[in-house]
Amino acid sequence: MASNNLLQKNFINPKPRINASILFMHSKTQSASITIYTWDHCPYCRKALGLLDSKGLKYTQIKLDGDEPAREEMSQRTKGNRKSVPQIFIDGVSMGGCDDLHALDADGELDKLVYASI
Ligand SMILES: N[C@@H](CCC(=O)N[C@@H](CS)C(=O)NCC(=O)O)C(=O)O
Repeated sequence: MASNNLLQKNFINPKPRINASILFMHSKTQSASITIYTWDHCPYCRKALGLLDSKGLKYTQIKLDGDEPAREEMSQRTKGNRKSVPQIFIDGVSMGGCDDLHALDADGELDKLVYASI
């Protein structure tokens, strides 16, 4: 009898502490690295950074201001040797500029590229 009471007291909890909805929660985690080349006073750069920030994405920002050799290096990594900023790379692959990034996001493709579902 005493052991039954012990069981009831300690192991049978009528109010589960874990809410069942937590089990169905969908979490997203960033699985890709993002690099963005920028100039300081560039509205397209701000807009692209704003999109990344609004999605809570982490990125490496390379500020090119006045650094022409670094800009040339960026250009050689792009498709078509683009020199405009921003230029965005996901896992090292050239994604284009600000407009391209927003188009990717609008299509849902950005999420597919940067998030892994867990
Ligand atoms: N459509 C481009 C526009 C980018 C753009 O025009 N950036 C300006 C700076 S705000 C630039 O790089 N201008 C110099 C150049 O095109 O060589 C994008 O969405 O990224």
